Amino acid sequence: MTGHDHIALDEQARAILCGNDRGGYTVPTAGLYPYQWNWDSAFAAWGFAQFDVDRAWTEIETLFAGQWPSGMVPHILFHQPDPGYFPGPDVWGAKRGPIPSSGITQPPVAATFVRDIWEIDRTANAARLEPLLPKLLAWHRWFMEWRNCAFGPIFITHPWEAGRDNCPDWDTAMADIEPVGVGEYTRRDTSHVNPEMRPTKEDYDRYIWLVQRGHRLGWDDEAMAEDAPFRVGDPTMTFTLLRAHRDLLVMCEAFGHDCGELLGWIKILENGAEVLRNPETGLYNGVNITTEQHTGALSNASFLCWYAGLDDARMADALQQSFESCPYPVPSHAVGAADFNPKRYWRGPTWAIMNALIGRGLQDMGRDGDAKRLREATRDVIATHGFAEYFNPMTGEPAGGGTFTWTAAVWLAWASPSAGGQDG
Ligand code: 2M8
Repeated sequence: MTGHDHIALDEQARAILCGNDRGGYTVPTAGLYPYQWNWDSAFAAWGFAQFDVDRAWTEIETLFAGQWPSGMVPHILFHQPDPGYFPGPDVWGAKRGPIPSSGITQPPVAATFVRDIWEIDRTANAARLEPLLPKLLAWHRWFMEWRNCAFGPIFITHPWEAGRDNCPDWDTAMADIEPVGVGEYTRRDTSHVNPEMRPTKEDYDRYIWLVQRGHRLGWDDEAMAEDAPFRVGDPTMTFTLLRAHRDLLVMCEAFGHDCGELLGWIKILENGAEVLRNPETGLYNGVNITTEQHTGALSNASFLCWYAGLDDARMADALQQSFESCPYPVPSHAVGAADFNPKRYWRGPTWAIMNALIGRGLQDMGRDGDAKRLREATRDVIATHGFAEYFNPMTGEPAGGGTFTWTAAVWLAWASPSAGGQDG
């Protein structure tokens, strides 16, 4: 790639972030996702931090303005009504927070990006960071109280919570749900995007059925936990929270806070991560908490182990195989698997955000060659096919929404040759 090419792409990426800015928060893409999503916003902040640190802090502050008294930070904040998205605030019926929202959360990557933003200029940014620390801590505490069990890993209570909505990790638990009485509804996603790239109706019936259950129970954590119909131990949540605990620890130590609680949580999740290991293959999978069965699915989230600070030779071998399996890695589901689908959302496509997290982990753990390979593959797919929501791992074809915030952010902060702290 010539210098000129990547400078033009850097400009495009900045324009996407600014174009998706709705004043204090960024939408993932206009039309398809018209609200503030939790982990999308954290990525947006990482992207903004590359050229406008003040705006990066604001993104995070707006996200935490929606935090519930329980500590939970919702997966969507409905700042302004928009009929273009379903299910909207009325279907969720969640009234526990200061801003209309969904009733579930999303992967806690915020602390990690907050640490990045803070490290860009520690002195100037101390005043923005300090008020965020107790909020981050309260969210992490909520996870340890309501999404962790004696069993070990962090589990999700809705596929949307993991952010990997229709990945095969949830299939057996989803099949156990009988979505009786879900009623008629009109999906909006398939009017924006080719239905072949989106979850099926069978999936959607269950997504909505789970939302209706939460609505009925008033999104009360205790009530929701009783006879929970869907609980799957998830590599995304477990690994991102473990990493986030470590980053929060560094920030809390710098401000002289008592860190005993965080140290304890790190130990719990280091053990919890081991529970994700499939005894037959030695690889990290999801695990159905109800049946204690591993899902057998090797996803891109499995490769977040390094991001969580866990090195692993078997996973390194599996990563090599994944690299060899397609021209545009990392596929969200193993290419050789029977239920691999290169187009359908989280059942095969490659996601730049997951690559960025995997790549950062590899770099941090000294696996420089793999980190470089992945960064270059991600650079290549974005430079050739644009700032799409996700990509076909076999052809690189762009899929889902376009002018996508998190793909632009990942470009600026990590994939571009001019991304901060990289070697070109
Ligand atoms: C996708 O999820 C939303 C529901 O939360 C949807 O399909 O309607 C996922 O890819 C999720 O990870 C992401 O945060 C969201 C917005 O980009 O879209």
